[in-house]
Amino acid sequence: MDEPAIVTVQQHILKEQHQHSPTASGSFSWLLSGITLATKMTEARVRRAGLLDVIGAVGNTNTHGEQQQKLDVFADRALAHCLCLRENVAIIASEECEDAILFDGRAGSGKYIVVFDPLDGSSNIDVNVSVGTIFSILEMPEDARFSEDPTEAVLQPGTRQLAAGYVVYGSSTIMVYTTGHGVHGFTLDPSIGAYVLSHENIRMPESGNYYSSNDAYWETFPEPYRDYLTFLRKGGMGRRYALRYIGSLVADFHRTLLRGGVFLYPPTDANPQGKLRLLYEANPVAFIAEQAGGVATDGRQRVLDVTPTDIHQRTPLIVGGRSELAEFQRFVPPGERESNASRELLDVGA
Ligand code: P6P
Repeated sequence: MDEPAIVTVQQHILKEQHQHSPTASGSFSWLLSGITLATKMTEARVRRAGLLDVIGAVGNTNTHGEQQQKLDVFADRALAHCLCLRENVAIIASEECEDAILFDGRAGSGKYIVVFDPLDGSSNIDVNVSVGTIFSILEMPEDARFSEDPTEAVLQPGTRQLAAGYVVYGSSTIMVYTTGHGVHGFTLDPSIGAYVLSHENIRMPESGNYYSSNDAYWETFPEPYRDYLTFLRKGGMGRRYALRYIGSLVADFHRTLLRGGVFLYPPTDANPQGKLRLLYEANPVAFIAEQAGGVATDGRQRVLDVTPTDIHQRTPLIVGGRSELAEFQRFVPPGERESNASRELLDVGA
């Protein structure tokens, strides 16, 4: 009996590179292998969290004053270690560190920048809820190669991403990534320690049955957002939507990617600019969503068009199927800063 061919993520990225950039040197695949290795190290810890006394806060707080869970620190160090060993990586920036890091001697030689949230949703670790790693890969700009301050090289709009992806440590461990040629998912096979192709060319459904938002903040959502959600709840799209909210962006987005619907983290009183981070949460998610046929906005414009001014800046995020987002933009029209791309993406009338 012919066994289906096993395609690992490394094989897949090499095939993609040869297909889309025949002169590729394979250095991107080498970079990606650093990320996959770090996530396997993290996955091993996540799976044994209750046994390895890694549960609970490490007693420190990160740059945002958030309790650092032991696994946050481990995941951050695993990525920094594995990426430092990839000589084509010049700069990394992590949710866990205030500043971007320029690896010694890489200013003129390193070609890539990797921005990441090493363990998103980590507050859920102690209660065994899915958590994840999110990453975004940018190219080192020519004019920043010799800059002493690596921050400016990192502050690029999401449209400049070369690749983006996430790993969700859930009932299984799945890596989803895009290099701008579709979205592909790989399930970690513990028996061989490899991410194996399991979801080729993922397409986000045009519409779904779920909306995903933390309704505890209902009173502080801007009114147009409340009107939109009420519209969904009352069957305005021709069917009633159910609420699904895990409180872990990677898990909530992964469901939205596969099942459709809409995820929203609107502006709130506590977070008027939104809670999610633009560079290492919203941008990678938005790149993947668009590559899968979905849409991602910050409530005023396409997320990928925003030019960041701070590594850790926050943004509202509304991401989902084309029909949910087209309806959203009727309740919350793009702002005066709207990009034409927003209109094109949604075929929103003039
Ligand atoms: P709230 C996790 O802390 C996180 O950064 C995202 O993973 C998640 O979507 C969001 O915050 C949840 O925030 O305010 O609903 O607990």
